Amino acid sequence: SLPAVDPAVAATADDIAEMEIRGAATIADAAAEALARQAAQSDVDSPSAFRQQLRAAAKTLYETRPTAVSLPNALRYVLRGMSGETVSELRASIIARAEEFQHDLTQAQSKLGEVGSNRLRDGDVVMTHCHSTDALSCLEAALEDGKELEAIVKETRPRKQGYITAGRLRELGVPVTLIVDNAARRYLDRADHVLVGADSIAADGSVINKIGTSGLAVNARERGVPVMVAAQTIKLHPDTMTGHTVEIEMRDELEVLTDNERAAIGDEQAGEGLTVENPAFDVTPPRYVDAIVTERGQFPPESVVTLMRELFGESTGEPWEP
Ligand code: RUB
Repeated sequence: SLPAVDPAVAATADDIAEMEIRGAATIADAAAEALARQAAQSDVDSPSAFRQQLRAAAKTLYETRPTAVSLPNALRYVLRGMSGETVSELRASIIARAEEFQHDLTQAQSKLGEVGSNRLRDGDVVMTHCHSTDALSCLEAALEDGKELEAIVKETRPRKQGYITAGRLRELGVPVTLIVDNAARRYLDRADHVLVGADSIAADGSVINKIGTSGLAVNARERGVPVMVAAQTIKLHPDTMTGHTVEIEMRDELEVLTDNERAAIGDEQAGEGLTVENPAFDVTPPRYVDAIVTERGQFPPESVVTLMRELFGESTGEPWEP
């Protein structure tokens, strides 16, 4: 059995599960931070107990949400940097590796932003879905280059992360038109780009992102609006190279239908004949994606597997396995 994890790690895990901490890059950053915290706080005296405790912490963080591969990629990256003979050496190696990870994450996001901004022209109107820090990085870089942009922001039911995007874009001085998800196709007439983030990218170039992304991409193709996916390479899902599929998280039905709303439609209790399903993500096939923008440049979705092989090689298995 694995030793108990630090309360701060358990708190981070709860925050991820409850979406107080959300979005693939932010989750990865918090997970690395939590492992550093575990290392710093650990009071075990044997190197093997220390290693076990770090693995237990990684497992606790891993079991929160299944879809964003940035989480296991972050855990694996930090744990693989664990080295040394003594507890204090092991501790120092984890803390340094987590810091390096967090630093690289920030760097990758700003580099990716510069690449993505090259696709945007002065005066462009960009339609967004959900809230993605990678996608926003592209808009920020374009604004820094002096381009003027407008945004059409989809609300993004059920959790309305579009509000976060709208708020951030207003801070940046971008005029925002907020629409309900159902209005997206109508407003594609006015959009020059669809810009979204990703939770995972599969080896065939499929993009796994917030539920509704695939419908948006199909509509955008039909309207001739290019779809750009902003995803740093930590979003590449190495297990998909060996045939695994990406698990789509199913969330609580209360996010969709409150108890009062359920009662109002005459169904007193869950499980009484009315089923609510709440998938958090969907899969957009590569043919509906024009470009995947990473810190290594932009890629057509079909060629992303080359990058995946180069960066992840043989890394499969659970993140805490050596
Ligand atoms: C968030 C979501 C975002 C990606 C990318 O879903 O789908 O588009 O995670 O975000 P949720 P980022 O709100 O359910 O976590 O670019 O910040 O990594």
